[in-house]
Amino acid sequence: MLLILVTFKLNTKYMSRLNVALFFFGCITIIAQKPKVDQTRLENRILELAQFGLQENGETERVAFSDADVAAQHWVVQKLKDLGLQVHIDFAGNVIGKREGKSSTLKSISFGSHIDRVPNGGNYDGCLGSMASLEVLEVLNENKITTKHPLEIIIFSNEEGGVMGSRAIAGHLGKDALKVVNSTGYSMGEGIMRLGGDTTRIAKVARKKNEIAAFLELHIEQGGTLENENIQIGTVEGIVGLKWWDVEFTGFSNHAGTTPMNARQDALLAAAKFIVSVNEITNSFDGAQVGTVGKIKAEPGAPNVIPGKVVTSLEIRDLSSEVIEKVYQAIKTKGEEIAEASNVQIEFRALDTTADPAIMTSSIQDAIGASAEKLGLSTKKMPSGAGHDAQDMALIAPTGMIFVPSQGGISHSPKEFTSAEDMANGANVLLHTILALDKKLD
Ligand code: HGY
Ligand code: MN
Ligand code: MN
Repeated sequence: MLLILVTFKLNTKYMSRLNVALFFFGCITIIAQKPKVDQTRLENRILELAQFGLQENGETERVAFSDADVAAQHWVVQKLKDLGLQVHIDFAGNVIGKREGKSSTLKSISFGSHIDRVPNGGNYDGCLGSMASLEVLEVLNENKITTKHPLEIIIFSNEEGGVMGSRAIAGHLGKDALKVVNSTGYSMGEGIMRLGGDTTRIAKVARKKNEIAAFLELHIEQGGTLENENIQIGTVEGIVGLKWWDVEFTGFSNHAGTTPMNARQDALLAAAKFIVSVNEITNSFDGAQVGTVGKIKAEPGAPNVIPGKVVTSLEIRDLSSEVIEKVYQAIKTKGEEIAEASNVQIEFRALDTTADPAIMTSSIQDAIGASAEKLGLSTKKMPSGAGHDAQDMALIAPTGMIFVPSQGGISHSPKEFTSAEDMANGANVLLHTILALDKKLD
Protein backbone atom coordinates (compact mmCIF):
# COMPACT_ATOMS: atom_id res chain seq x y z
CA MET A 1 0.00 0.00 0.00
CA LEU A 2 2.88 2.37 0.94
CA LEU A 3 4.49 1.68 -2.41
CA ILE A 4 1.27 2.49 -4.23
CA LEU A 5 0.92 5.77 -2.35
CA VAL A 6 4.52 6.80 -3.16
CA THR A 7 3.96 5.95 -6.83
CA PHE A 8 0.75 7.92 -6.73
CA LYS A 9 2.54 11.01 -5.30
CA LEU A 10 5.20 10.89 -7.98
CA ASN A 11 2.73 10.61 -10.78
CA THR A 12 -0.06 12.85 -9.57
CA LYS A 13 0.73 15.77 -11.82
CA TYR A 14 0.60 13.55 -14.90
CA MET A 15 -2.73 11.94 -14.00
CA SER A 16 -6.08 13.16 -15.20
CA ARG A 17 -8.81 13.86 -12.64
CA LEU A 18 -10.60 10.70 -13.78
CA ASN A 19 -7.51 8.59 -13.15
CA VAL A 20 -7.11 10.09 -9.69
CA ALA A 21 -10.72 9.33 -8.88
CA LEU A 22 -10.36 5.77 -10.17
CA PHE A 23 -7.15 5.34 -8.21
CA PHE A 24 -8.78 6.41 -4.94
CA PHE A 25 -11.81 4.23 -5.65
CA GLY A 26 -9.47 1.25 -6.15
CA CYS A 27 -7.62 1.94 -2.89
CA ILE A 28 -10.87 2.28 -0.96
CA THR A 29 -12.19 -0.96 -2.48
CA ILE A 30 -9.03 -2.85 -1.51
CA ILE A 31 -9.19 -1.50 2.05
CA ALA A 32 -12.94 -2.22 2.30
CA GLN A 33 -12.42 -5.85 1.26
CA LYS A 34 -9.96 -6.60 4.06
CA PRO A 35 -9.78 -8.90 5.95
CA LYS A 36 -10.39 -11.84 3.60
CA VAL A 37 -10.83 -15.55 4.12
CA ASP A 38 -8.31 -18.10 2.85
CA GLN A 39 -10.08 -19.91 0.00
CA THR A 40 -7.70 -22.89 -0.09
CA ARG A 41 -7.86 -23.43 3.66
CA LEU A 42 -11.66 -23.34 3.54
CA GLU A 43 -11.78 -25.83 0.66
CA ASN A 44 -9.32 -28.14 2.43
CA ARG A 45 -11.45 -28.14 5.58
CA ILE A 46 -14.52 -29.06 3.52
CA LEU A 47 -12.57 -31.94 1.96
CA GLU A 48 -11.26 -33.06 5.37
CA LEU A 49 -14.75 -33.06 6.87
CA ALA A 50 -16.01 -35.01 3.83
CA GLN A 51 -13.83 -37.97 4.88
CA PHE A 52 -16.07 -38.64 7.90
CA GLY A 53 -18.50 -41.32 6.77
CA LEU A 54 -17.06 -41.72 3.28
CA GLN A 55 -17.58 -45.35 2.20
CA GLU A 56 -15.37 -47.42 -0.10
CA ASN A 57 -18.05 -47.30 -2.83
CA GLY A 58 -18.01 -43.49 -2.73
CA GLU A 59 -21.31 -43.16 -0.87
CA THR A 60 -21.50 -41.13 2.30
CA GLU A 61 -22.96 -42.19 5.61
CA ARG A 62 -23.09 -39.42 8.20
CA VAL A 63 -26.68 -39.28 9.35
CA ALA A 64 -27.07 -37.67 12.78
CA PHE A 65 -26.08 -39.96 15.67
CA SER A 66 -24.09 -42.37 13.44
CA ASP A 67 -20.51 -43.18 14.47
CA ALA A 68 -19.29 -40.89 11.66
CA ASP A 69 -21.44 -38.01 12.94
CA VAL A 70 -20.07 -38.43 16.46
CA ALA A 71 -16.48 -38.62 15.13
CA ALA A 72 -17.02 -35.47 13.02
CA GLN A 73 -18.44 -33.69 16.05
CA HIS A 74 -15.29 -34.56 18.07
CA TRP A 75 -13.12 -33.31 15.19
CA VAL A 76 -14.97 -29.96 15.11
CA VAL A 77 -14.64 -29.57 18.88
CA GLN A 78 -10.86 -30.02 18.57
CA LYS A 79 -10.64 -27.53 15.68
CA LEU A 80 -12.49 -24.92 17.72
CA LYS A 81 -10.26 -25.53 20.74
CA ASP A 82 -7.23 -25.09 18.44
CA LEU A 83 -8.65 -21.66 17.51
CA GLY A 84 -8.59 -20.70 21.19
CA LEU A 85 -12.34 -20.81 21.77
CA GLN A 86 -14.12 -21.92 24.92
CA VAL A 87 -15.94 -24.98 23.66
CA HIS A 88 -18.68 -27.16 25.10
CA ILE A 89 -21.41 -29.53 23.94
CA ASP A 90 -24.78 -28.40 25.23
CA PHE A 91 -27.51 -30.72 26.55
CA ALA A 92 -29.01 -31.01 23.04
CA GLY A 93 -25.70 -32.15 21.52
CA ASN A 94 -24.96 -28.80 19.84
CA VAL A 95 -21.28 -27.77 19.70
CA ILE A 96 -20.92 -24.27 21.11
CA GLY A 97 -17.69 -22.26 20.81
CA LYS A 98 -17.27 -18.83 22.38
CA ARG A 99 -14.80 -16.04 21.66
CA GLU A 100 -14.73 -13.11 24.03
CA GLY A 101 -15.46 -9.59 22.84
CA LYS A 102 -14.10 -6.25 24.09
CA SER A 103 -17.35 -5.65 25.94
CA SER A 104 -18.47 -7.91 28.74
CA THR A 105 -22.03 -6.55 28.64
CA LEU A 106 -22.93 -6.91 24.97
CA LYS A 107 -24.88 -9.92 23.71
CA SER A 108 -23.17 -12.34 21.35
CA ILE A 109 -23.28 -12.37 17.59
CA SER A 110 -23.84 -16.04 16.75
CA PHE A 111 -23.33 -17.97 13.52
CA GLY A 112 -23.00 -21.57 12.36
CA SER A 113 -24.72 -24.46 10.63
CA HIS A 114 -24.73 -28.29 10.81
CA ILE A 115 -22.46 -31.21 9.86
CA ASP A 116 -24.96 -34.11 9.87
CA ARG A 117 -26.23 -35.25 6.49
CA VAL A 118 -29.15 -36.97 4.83
CA PRO A 119 -28.43 -40.62 3.88
CA ASN A 120 -25.87 -40.55 1.05
CA GLY A 121 -25.88 -36.75 1.08
CA GLY A 122 -23.32 -34.26 -0.21
CA ASN A 123 -20.24 -32.48 1.12
CA TYR A 124 -21.60 -28.93 1.25
CA ASP A 125 -25.10 -28.83 2.80
CA GLY A 126 -24.48 -27.52 6.33
CA CYS A 127 -20.76 -28.27 6.03
CA LEU A 128 -20.06 -25.02 4.17
CA GLY A 129 -21.70 -22.85 6.84
CA SER A 130 -19.90 -24.79 9.56
CA MET A 131 -16.42 -24.70 7.99
CA ALA A 132 -16.83 -21.07 6.87
CA SER A 133 -17.66 -20.15 10.47
CA LEU A 134 -14.38 -21.75 11.57
CA GLU A 135 -12.59 -19.87 8.79
CA VAL A 136 -14.08 -16.55 9.91
CA LEU A 137 -12.76 -17.14 13.42
CA GLU A 138 -9.34 -18.11 12.06
CA VAL A 139 -9.13 -14.92 9.96
CA LEU A 140 -10.11 -12.78 12.94
CA ASN A 141 -7.36 -14.47 14.97
CA GLU A 142 -4.78 -13.96 12.22
CA ASN A 143 -5.68 -10.30 11.88
CA LYS A 144 -5.74 -9.87 15.66
CA ILE A 145 -9.27 -8.48 15.47
CA THR A 146 -11.30 -8.50 18.66
CA THR A 147 -14.93 -7.61 18.09
CA LYS A 148 -16.92 -5.55 20.58
CA HIS A 149 -19.52 -8.31 20.84
CA PRO A 150 -18.63 -11.79 21.99
CA LEU A 151 -18.82 -14.20 19.06
CA GLU A 152 -20.44 -17.61 19.25
CA ILE A 153 -20.21 -20.45 16.75
CA ILE A 154 -22.95 -23.07 16.91
CA ILE A 155 -22.69 -26.42 15.10
CA PHE A 156 -26.28 -27.61 15.44
CA SER A 157 -27.08 -31.25 16.14
CA ASN A 158 -29.35 -33.33 13.89
CA GLU A 159 -30.49 -30.62 11.50
CA GLU A 160 -31.59 -33.12 8.86
CA GLY A 161 -33.85 -35.07 11.20
CA GLY A 162 -36.00 -32.12 12.26
CA VAL A 163 -33.72 -29.15 13.11
CA MET A 164 -33.29 -30.71 16.55
CA GLY A 165 -30.47 -28.62 18.03
CA SER A 166 -31.88 -25.27 16.94
CA ARG A 167 -35.38 -26.20 18.14
CA ALA A 168 -33.90 -26.95 21.55
CA ILE A 169 -32.14 -23.56 21.59
CA ALA A 170 -35.36 -21.84 20.49
CA GLY A 171 -37.09 -23.65 23.37
CA HIS A 172 -39.60 -25.75 21.49
CA LEU A 173 -38.18 -29.23 21.15
CA GLY A 174 -41.10 -31.22 22.57
CA LYS A 175 -40.95 -34.56 24.41
CA ASP A 176 -42.57 -36.34 21.44
CA ALA A 177 -39.71 -35.24 19.20
CA LEU A 178 -37.32 -37.30 21.32
CA LYS A 179 -39.16 -40.46 20.19
CA VAL A 180 -38.65 -39.81 16.45
CA VAL A 181 -36.25 -42.42 15.02
CA ASN A 182 -33.94 -41.70 12.05
CA SER A 183 -32.28 -44.07 9.59
CA THR A 184 -29.55 -45.01 12.11
CA GLY A 185 -32.22 -46.70 14.24
CA TYR A 186 -31.57 -44.31 17.13
CA SER A 187 -34.32 -42.08 18.47
CA MET A 188 -33.56 -38.39 19.00
CA GLY A 189 -33.44 -39.06 22.73
CA GLU A 190 -30.83 -41.80 22.30
CA GLY A 191 -29.00 -39.71 19.73
CA ILE A 192 -28.72 -36.72 22.05
CA MET A 193 -27.04 -38.95 24.63
CA ARG A 194 -24.67 -40.31 21.95
CA LEU A 195 -23.66 -36.74 21.04
CA GLY A 196 -22.80 -35.93 24.66
CA GLY A 197 -26.07 -34.18 25.50
CA ASP A 198 -28.53 -34.98 28.27
CA THR A 199 -32.25 -35.33 27.57
CA THR A 200 -33.15 -34.86 31.23
CA ARG A 201 -31.71 -31.34 31.18
CA ILE A 202 -32.54 -30.31 27.63
CA ALA A 203 -34.84 -27.45 28.67
CA LYS A 204 -31.78 -25.62 30.03
CA VAL A 205 -30.49 -25.23 26.46
CA ALA A 206 -33.32 -22.82 25.55
CA ARG A 207 -32.26 -19.19 25.16
CA LYS A 208 -34.41 -16.22 26.05
CA LYS A 209 -35.83 -14.11 23.23
CA ASN A 210 -33.25 -11.49 22.18
CA GLU A 211 -30.53 -13.01 24.36
CA ILE A 212 -28.49 -13.22 21.13
CA ALA A 213 -27.74 -9.93 19.28
CA ALA A 214 -27.95 -11.56 15.83
CA PHE A 215 -27.71 -14.98 14.18
CA LEU A 216 -26.22 -15.63 10.72
CA GLU A 217 -26.06 -18.81 8.64
CA LEU A 218 -24.19 -19.27 5.38
CA HIS A 219 -25.53 -22.15 3.25
CA ILE A 220 -25.49 -23.50 -0.26
CA GLU A 221 -28.65 -22.55 -2.15
CA GLN A 222 -29.65 -26.19 -2.88
CA GLY A 223 -31.57 -24.93 -5.93
CA GLY A 224 -30.55 -23.53 -9.33
CA THR A 225 -31.60 -19.86 -9.18
CA LEU A 226 -28.23 -18.25 -8.43
CA GLU A 227 -26.37 -20.37 -10.99
CA ASN A 228 -29.00 -19.82 -13.70
CA GLU A 229 -28.99 -16.06 -13.14
CA ASN A 230 -25.20 -15.90 -12.69
CA ILE A 231 -25.47 -14.27 -9.27
CA GLN A 232 -22.83 -14.80 -6.59
CA ILE A 233 -24.73 -14.20 -3.34
CA GLY A 234 -28.35 -14.75 -2.31
CA THR A 235 -29.85 -12.87 0.61
CA VAL A 236 -32.60 -15.02 2.04
CA GLU A 237 -35.91 -13.26 2.68
CA GLY A 238 -37.88 -16.17 4.12
CA ILE A 239 -37.60 -19.91 4.78
CA VAL A 240 -40.40 -22.36 4.04
CA GLY A 241 -42.13 -24.22 6.84
CA LEU A 242 -42.27 -27.98 6.67
CA LYS A 243 -44.31 -30.71 8.30
CA TRP A 244 -43.78 -34.46 8.39
CA TRP A 245 -46.24 -37.32 8.92
CA ASP A 246 -46.00 -41.09 9.04
CA VAL A 247 -48.87 -42.60 7.07
CA GLU A 248 -49.72 -46.18 8.03
CA PHE A 249 -51.81 -48.51 5.85
CA THR A 250 -53.08 -51.68 7.52
CA GLY A 251 -54.43 -54.45 5.29
CA PHE A 252 -54.09 -58.21 5.67
CA SER A 253 -51.02 -60.32 4.89
CA ASN A 254 -52.08 -63.43 3.02
CA HIS A 255 -50.83 -65.97 0.48
CA ALA A 256 -50.02 -64.28 -2.85
CA GLY A 257 -50.81 -67.44 -4.83
CA THR A 258 -54.10 -68.53 -3.28
CA THR A 259 -55.85 -65.24 -2.50
CA PRO A 260 -57.99 -64.15 -5.48
CA MET A 261 -57.47 -60.64 -6.80
CA ASN A 262 -60.91 -59.50 -5.61
CA ALA A 263 -60.37 -60.74 -2.04
CA ARG A 264 -57.20 -58.88 -1.14
CA GLN A 265 -56.45 -56.21 1.44
CA ASP A 266 -53.20 -55.06 -0.14
CA ALA A 267 -51.67 -52.24 1.91
CA LEU A 268 -48.92 -51.60 -0.63
CA LEU A 269 -51.38 -51.22 -3.50
CA ALA A 270 -53.31 -48.62 -1.46
CA ALA A 271 -50.04 -46.87 -0.59
CA ALA A 272 -49.05 -46.75 -4.26
CA LYS A 273 -52.34 -45.03 -5.18
CA PHE A 274 -51.85 -42.68 -2.24
CA ILE A 275 -48.35 -41.69 -3.39
CA VAL A 276 -49.68 -40.78 -6.83
CA SER A 277 -52.47 -38.74 -5.21
CA VAL A 278 -49.99 -36.76 -3.05
CA ASN A 279 -48.29 -35.56 -6.21
CA GLU A 280 -51.55 -34.80 -8.02
CA ILE A 281 -53.18 -32.97 -5.12
CA THR A 282 -50.09 -30.87 -4.32
CA ASN A 283 -49.95 -29.87 -8.00
CA SER A 284 -53.65 -29.04 -8.12
CA PHE A 285 -53.26 -25.91 -5.95
CA ASP A 286 -51.86 -22.62 -7.27
CA GLY A 287 -48.62 -21.62 -5.58
CA ALA A 288 -45.14 -23.01 -4.90
CA GLN A 289 -46.05 -25.63 -2.25
CA VAL A 290 -44.32 -29.02 -2.51
CA GLY A 291 -45.44 -32.43 -1.27
CA THR A 292 -43.26 -35.54 -1.15
CA VAL A 293 -43.38 -39.20 -0.15
CA GLY A 294 -39.70 -40.04 0.34
CA LYS A 295 -39.78 -43.20 2.40
CA ILE A 296 -41.73 -46.48 2.31
CA LYS A 297 -41.60 -49.72 4.26
CA ALA A 298 -43.75 -52.71 3.36
CA GLU A 299 -44.27 -55.74 5.61
CA PRO A 300 -43.62 -58.56 5.68
CA GLY A 301 -41.63 -57.78 2.50
CA ALA A 302 -41.64 -61.03 0.52
CA PRO A 303 -42.54 -61.65 -3.15
CA ASN A 304 -45.09 -64.32 -2.26
CA VAL A 305 -46.96 -62.47 0.51
CA ILE A 306 -49.59 -59.75 0.04
CA PRO A 307 -48.25 -56.76 2.04
CA GLY A 308 -50.33 -56.35 5.20
CA LYS A 309 -48.71 -53.23 6.55
CA VAL A 310 -47.05 -50.22 4.89
CA VAL A 311 -45.69 -47.05 6.42
CA THR A 312 -44.81 -44.11 4.18
CA SER A 313 -43.54 -40.65 5.02
CA LEU A 314 -45.38 -37.51 3.96
CA GLU A 315 -43.73 -34.09 3.82
CA ILE A 316 -45.39 -30.79 2.81
CA ARG A 317 -43.58 -27.40 2.55
CA ASP A 318 -44.66 -23.84 1.89
CA LEU A 319 -43.96 -20.28 3.04
CA SER A 320 -47.45 -20.28 4.61
CA SER A 321 -48.58 -22.61 7.42
CA GLU A 322 -52.18 -22.20 6.20
CA VAL A 323 -51.28 -23.53 2.77
CA ILE A 324 -49.51 -26.53 4.34
CA GLU A 325 -52.66 -27.27 6.36
CA LYS A 326 -54.95 -26.82 3.32
CA VAL A 327 -52.87 -29.21 1.18
CA TYR A 328 -52.64 -31.71 4.05
CA GLN A 329 -56.41 -31.78 4.56
CA ALA A 330 -56.95 -32.45 0.85
CA ILE A 331 -54.35 -35.24 0.88
CA LYS A 332 -55.87 -36.77 4.03
CA THR A 333 -59.37 -36.80 2.54
CA LYS A 334 -58.13 -38.46 -0.63
CA GLY A 335 -56.06 -40.96 1.39
CA GLU A 336 -59.15 -41.98 3.37
CA GLU A 337 -61.12 -42.47 0.13
CA ILE A 338 -58.32 -44.63 -1.32
CA ALA A 339 -58.12 -46.68 1.88
CA GLU A 340 -61.86 -47.32 1.92
CA ALA A 341 -61.93 -48.36 -1.73
CA SER A 342 -58.93 -50.66 -1.11
CA ASN A 343 -60.44 -52.26 2.01
CA VAL A 344 -57.53 -51.17 4.24
CA GLN A 345 -57.18 -48.84 7.22
CA ILE A 346 -55.21 -45.59 7.02
CA GLU A 347 -53.74 -43.54 9.86
CA PHE A 348 -51.91 -40.19 9.64
CA ARG A 349 -49.49 -39.53 12.51
CA ALA A 350 -47.99 -36.03 12.66
CA LEU A 351 -44.33 -36.15 13.73
CA ASP A 352 -42.97 -33.62 16.16
CA THR A 353 -40.45 -32.26 13.66
CA THR A 354 -42.39 -29.27 12.40
CA ALA A 355 -40.46 -26.18 11.35
CA ASP A 356 -42.59 -23.09 10.94
CA PRO A 357 -42.06 -20.68 8.04
CA ALA A 358 -39.70 -17.86 9.03
CA ILE A 359 -39.10 -14.37 7.70
CA MET A 360 -35.50 -13.15 7.92
CA THR A 361 -34.93 -9.86 9.76
CA SER A 362 -34.88 -6.98 7.26
CA SER A 363 -32.00 -5.07 8.92
CA ILE A 364 -29.86 -8.23 8.78
CA GLN A 365 -30.85 -8.75 5.13
CA ASP A 366 -29.67 -5.19 4.47
CA ALA A 367 -26.37 -5.83 6.27
CA ILE A 368 -25.77 -8.96 4.15
CA GLY A 369 -26.61 -7.10 0.92
CA ALA A 370 -24.33 -4.18 1.84
CA SER A 371 -21.42 -6.52 2.69
CA ALA A 372 -21.80 -8.34 -0.62
CA GLU A 373 -21.87 -5.03 -2.49
CA LYS A 374 -18.78 -3.79 -0.64
CA LEU A 375 -16.99 -6.96 -1.72
CA GLY A 376 -18.02 -6.35 -5.34
CA LEU A 377 -20.30 -9.41 -5.45
CA SER A 378 -23.60 -9.58 -7.30
CA THR A 379 -26.57 -10.33 -5.10
CA LYS A 380 -30.31 -10.90 -5.07
CA LYS A 381 -33.02 -11.47 -2.47
CA MET A 382 -34.67 -14.88 -2.58
CA PRO A 383 -36.75 -17.37 -0.59
CA SER A 384 -35.38 -20.68 0.72
CA GLY A 385 -37.23 -23.87 -0.25
CA ALA A 386 -35.02 -25.86 2.12
CA GLY A 387 -35.38 -25.86 5.88
CA HIS A 388 -32.56 -24.50 8.05
CA ASP A 389 -31.54 -24.00 11.66
CA ALA A 390 -31.85 -20.27 10.97
CA GLN A 391 -35.61 -20.64 10.88
CA ASP A 392 -35.74 -21.66 14.51
CA MET A 393 -33.10 -19.14 15.50
CA ALA A 394 -35.36 -16.49 13.93
CA LEU A 395 -37.85 -17.16 16.73
CA ILE A 396 -35.42 -15.84 19.33
CA ALA A 397 -32.93 -13.56 17.53
CA PRO A 398 -32.64 -11.15 14.60
CA THR A 399 -31.57 -13.61 11.91
CA GLY A 400 -30.22 -13.65 8.36
CA MET A 401 -29.04 -16.22 5.81
CA ILE A 402 -26.47 -15.99 3.02
CA PHE A 403 -26.75 -18.33 0.01
CA VAL A 404 -24.10 -19.27 -2.54
CA PRO A 405 -24.72 -21.17 -5.82
CA SER A 406 -25.19 -24.94 -5.97
CA GLN A 407 -23.91 -26.40 -9.24
CA GLY A 408 -26.82 -27.72 -11.28
CA GLY A 409 -29.15 -26.90 -8.40
CA ILE A 410 -28.36 -30.36 -6.96
CA SER A 411 -28.45 -31.07 -3.23
CA HIS A 412 -29.14 -33.96 -0.82
CA SER A 413 -27.04 -35.99 -3.25
CA PRO A 414 -23.35 -36.95 -3.50
CA LYS A 415 -23.33 -34.84 -6.70
CA GLU A 416 -23.86 -31.67 -4.64
CA PHE A 417 -21.09 -29.16 -5.52
CA THR A 418 -20.16 -25.54 -4.88
CA SER A 419 -16.87 -24.12 -6.22
CA ALA A 420 -14.12 -23.00 -3.85
CA GLU A 421 -14.48 -19.46 -5.18
CA ASP A 422 -18.21 -19.38 -4.45
CA MET A 423 -17.60 -20.82 -0.98
CA ALA A 424 -14.98 -18.14 -0.27
CA ASN A 425 -17.34 -15.43 -1.54
CA GLY A 426 -19.99 -16.60 0.92
CA ALA A 427 -17.49 -16.85 3.77
CA ASN A 428 -16.26 -13.31 3.05
CA VAL A 429 -19.83 -12.01 3.13
CA LEU A 430 -20.34 -13.83 6.45
CA LEU A 431 -17.14 -12.30 7.83
CA HIS A 432 -17.96 -8.77 6.71
CA THR A 433 -21.57 -8.99 7.84
CA ILE A 434 -20.39 -10.03 11.31
CA LEU A 435 -17.95 -7.10 11.38
CA ALA A 436 -20.64 -4.68 10.14
CA LEU A 437 -23.16 -5.87 12.73
CA ASP A 438 -20.49 -5.66 15.41
CA LYS A 439 -20.11 -1.95 14.61
CA LYS A 440 -23.82 -1.28 14.24
CA LEU A 441 -25.49 -3.24 17.06
CA ASP A 442 -25.45 -2.33 20.73
O1 HGY B 1 -34.57 -30.81 4.43
C1 HGY B 1 -34.19 -29.66 4.38
O2 HGY B 1 -34.79 -28.76 3.85
C2 HGY B 1 -32.86 -29.27 4.93
O3 HGY B 1 -31.88 -29.50 3.98
N1 HGY B 1 -32.60 -29.89 6.16
MN1 MN C 1 -30.15 -30.64 4.04
MN1 MN D 1 -28.54 -27.75 5.54
